[in-house]
Amino acid sequence: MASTEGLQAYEEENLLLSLPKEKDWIAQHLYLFQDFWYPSNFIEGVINFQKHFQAKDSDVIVATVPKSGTTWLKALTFAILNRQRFSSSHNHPLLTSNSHELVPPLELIFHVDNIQDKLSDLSNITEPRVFGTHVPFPSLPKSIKESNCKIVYICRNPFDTIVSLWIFANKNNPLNELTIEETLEKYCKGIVGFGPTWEHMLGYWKESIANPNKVLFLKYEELKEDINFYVKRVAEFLDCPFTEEEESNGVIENIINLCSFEKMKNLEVNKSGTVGRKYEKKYFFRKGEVGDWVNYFSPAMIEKLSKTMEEKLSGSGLSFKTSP
Ligand code: PAP
Repeated sequence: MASTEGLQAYEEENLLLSLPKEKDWIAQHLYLFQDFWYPSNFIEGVINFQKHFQAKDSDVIVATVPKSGTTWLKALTFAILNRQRFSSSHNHPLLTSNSHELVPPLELIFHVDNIQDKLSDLSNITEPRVFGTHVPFPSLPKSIKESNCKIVYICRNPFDTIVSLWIFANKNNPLNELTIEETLEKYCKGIVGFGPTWEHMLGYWKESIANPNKVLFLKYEELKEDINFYVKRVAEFLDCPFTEEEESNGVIENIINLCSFEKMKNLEVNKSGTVGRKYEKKYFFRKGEVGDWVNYFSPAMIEKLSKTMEEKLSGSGLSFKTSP
């Protein structure tokens, strides 16, 4: 009789074989699973995460659209939640670890053979545990939806997201043959890692409206415009608002500076090495600006994306700033 692990591997392989598949420009392939496209290097982790993760009420999940501010929001959330444990700015973990290491993505955590060992490791993490994910809301494990854990979500205007994604893909895969126009075509059809991005954003958007204590919906552009306000907002949402004393002692400014683009980009820890075995840390820090897309988009591309956004987002109340 097959072992449990063997049976599981067999079932997963058969599931993968049955899923629609497309070529991807970062991972080898994208698989269509539960209406979203998952990179081949994540799909097994996504399935395991969905099946096995047990959320605790105190957990915080940083959920994001790829290339929309994940690295930044993970750093901010970690720093906000742990400000009493690591009050000194000289020995803060963010100075010696990349934020993806401190707030690991659940779909990578679960990309393992021995799930039981992983589950016991996870149950021993100091609370509140903070995890990342790119998994869309409808596909999150039941325990996340049903527990009291909180979700902080960020997305970004699709113009800048596409540019960031395309450049990241070129750097990580010099053999990438897709032009930015072709990348845009695929993006508009929804064929992009963890896409369709519209559905990703709308899933969390609707949940944040229906359940504002569960999901905090943020946009990259808004954080760039008024980071002080949003650091306070995240802290309030996570039930750990800043005290007046903290405010007057400059705790908020310290967190903002520690997590700023310039500070993080210039740390030794973020200049070399990889995260998730595959992605160079330095490529997570490029320009960190709103509106860089104007240097890459032709008039035809602007028209294509504007029309698609109008079609997909109209009536939802969700819109984006595309310039600083
Ligand atoms: P991921 O989803 O693969 O983890 P993510 O961090 O969401 O990537 O996106 C990277 C973008 O965030 C880059 O944008 P750009 O290509 O337009 O420059 C990166 O520069 C930007 N970024 C990274 N860290 C910060 C930060 N601390 N503050 C502001 N933007 C940042």
